[in-house]
Amino acid sequence: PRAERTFLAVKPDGVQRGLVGEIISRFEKRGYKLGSRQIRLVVEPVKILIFFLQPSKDLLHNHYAELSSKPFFPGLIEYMSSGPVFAMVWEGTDVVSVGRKMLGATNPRESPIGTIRGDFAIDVGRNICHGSDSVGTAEREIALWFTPDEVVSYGLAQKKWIYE
Ligand code: DAT
Ligand code: MG
Repeated sequence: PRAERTFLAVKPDGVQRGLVGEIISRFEKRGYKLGSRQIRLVVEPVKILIFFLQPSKDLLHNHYAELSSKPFFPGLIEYMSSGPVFAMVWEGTDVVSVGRKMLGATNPRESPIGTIRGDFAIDVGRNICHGSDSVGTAEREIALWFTPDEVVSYGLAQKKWIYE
């Protein structure tokens, strides 16, 4: 088991559908620690201030660089830049792989009931949330979406009740 970090984002459809709280809540209840604050690039009207940004197409091209040759890439960039996303860093033991399991499969219709995508989404192009797929990818994505001072370091009071 490794203490590590992952990058999670509630995509524009998840934000519009009011699923930000639900997704944060699942990671909180699992025992993971939220490690980011984010107050840049807030869209108007400003309702939620923290963690909230409308990503530029440049940022998204970089974020999804490995998919740039896929036929769905232009649609993916349009969708991801169509509204604000809720970007987060989460920390804890094996949070990258466990986080992927909590999200479910890329295609929501193949995603088990009980996962975030399996419970709340239908189409692959509207799968409501992003989670890094490896520790290396996570560090790359965190560095892409956040400056170092936007990632907060603090101790979780309940840690000894979650970890042995
Ligand atoms: P994941 O988001 O599960 O890591 P990915 O990195 O392979 O999946 O792809 C990134 C996003 O691109 C995915 O969340 C939704 C979109 N996508 C992937 N495959 C697709 C497809 N076959 N058709 C349409 N969109 C797709
Ligand atoms: Mg991916």
